[in-house]
Amino acid sequence: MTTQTPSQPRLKLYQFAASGNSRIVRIVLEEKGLPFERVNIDVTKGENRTPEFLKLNPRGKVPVLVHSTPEGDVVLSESSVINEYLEEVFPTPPLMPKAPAKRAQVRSLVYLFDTELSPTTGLLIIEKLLKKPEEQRADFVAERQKATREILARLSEMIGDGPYLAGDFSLADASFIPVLAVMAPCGIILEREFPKIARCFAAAKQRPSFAASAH
Ligand SMILES: N[C@@H](CCC(=O)N[C@@H](CS)C(=O)NCC(=O)O)C(=O)O
Repeated sequence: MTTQTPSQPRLKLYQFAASGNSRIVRIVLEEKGLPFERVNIDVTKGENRTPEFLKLNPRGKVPVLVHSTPEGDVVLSESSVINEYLEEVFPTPPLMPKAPAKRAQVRSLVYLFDTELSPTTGLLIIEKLLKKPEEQRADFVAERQKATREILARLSEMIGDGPYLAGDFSLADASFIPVLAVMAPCGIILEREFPKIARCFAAAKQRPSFAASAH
């Protein structure tokens, strides 16, 4: 979705199509039916290191969301921070539960993604999906697969009987979906190894936001 009218929210997403962290935000924008303008930042060409982009995010990472409001532009980075902001400003449909304990569960899942799965598995994804087979280091892949499996085992223990990671579809699912979507080519078969996670991911794949957020 790219068209905006004056009555609609003015949201600009600086993103890269192949970036999983950008997709985390695209999923929430799609779930909430929010029109947004995409600004493509090709990180493979260093477009995230230009002075203009570094002004938006000095860490040089996508995604960045700019929300133009009457009070001025709100500029945000970090997918989980952006998603919490979208949830607060555009609360319908809700992607956070109401009960404090369930909200804390969603945040604990997102924290596990941000602090453990994303940094560990990001390097596995780069090695397996972006490098030619002959350039991939077998030892590194095996070590990252092992570390990823340990985190997915903990994720399995943190989730209940579904249908999604924290019961209803939530910001937690948005954070995990892009990585779960590439586990098979990374050599981790969710259905066989982590059936509870596979079940939640299968449900998430049925939602229109899955296909709509792919690029
Ligand atoms: N924790 C950040 C991670 C952002 C991130 O690592 N983005 C990657 C793309 S998926 C990036 O911009 N990489 C470019 C670089 O580090 O030079 C988030 O969730 O938004």
